[in-house]
Amino acid sequence: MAGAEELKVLGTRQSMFTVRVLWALELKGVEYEFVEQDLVNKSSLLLGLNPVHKKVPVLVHGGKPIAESKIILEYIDETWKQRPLLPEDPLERAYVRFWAAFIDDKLMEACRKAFATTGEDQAVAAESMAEALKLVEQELGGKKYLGGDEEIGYLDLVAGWIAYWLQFVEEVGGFKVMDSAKFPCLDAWIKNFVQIPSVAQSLPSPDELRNIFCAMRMAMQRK
Ligand SMILES: N[C@@H](CCC(=O)N[C@@H](CS)C(=O)NCC(=O)O)C(=O)O
Repeated sequence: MAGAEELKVLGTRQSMFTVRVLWALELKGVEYEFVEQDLVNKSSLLLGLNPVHKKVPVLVHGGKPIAESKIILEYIDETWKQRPLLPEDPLERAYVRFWAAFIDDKLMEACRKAFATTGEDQAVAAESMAEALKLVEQELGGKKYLGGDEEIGYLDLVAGWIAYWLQFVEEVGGFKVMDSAKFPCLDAWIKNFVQIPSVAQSLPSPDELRNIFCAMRMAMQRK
């Protein structure tokens, strides 16, 4: 009975990748132990459980580690069937995975570049981020959530960083792409998403995020 075995999440509460896993477990009503990690001095536990990427989150179920947040979300959805996160239809599942990869790869990469640069380089990265965000806006269209009108799903959890972390990345990075006038559907989605109790309860404080992003930006500028 896989579902009844001991369940741990190694992560940090400031990590957008960790929090999407906590959201999934929360929505499913699955109990777990949170094992906070120090990413500056990585524990031998983390390095042993995720020797390939050495990153959080790692889900440990019955002693077996699973790494990479989107893979963890799928594992959770397949293991605990209540409150499905992915659609049932294979074609719908494929579309949802396509957009999740787009958000984590194309959009997040442009955001990372905008955060790590200044001047002309930052303007170019911000423009490519705006183009990617426009496509997510179109995908969302008039729906309340990326997962549909009724409730949030896998894609909302993957896109969750746009709803909360992005504002602090922009503030500390000195750029602004998310604009309610340009992206009204996303703006409405953000407001709806962060109000959901299982989402709101795992959001880190603004000051924690400001401190982390300031430290990251200073470290980038020293390079
Ligand atoms: N693709 C990974 C990304 C995870 C990731 O970047 N985690 C960060 C924290 S937000 C981390 O562990 N960073 C430590 C490092 O890069 O050394 C996922 O989806 O889980």
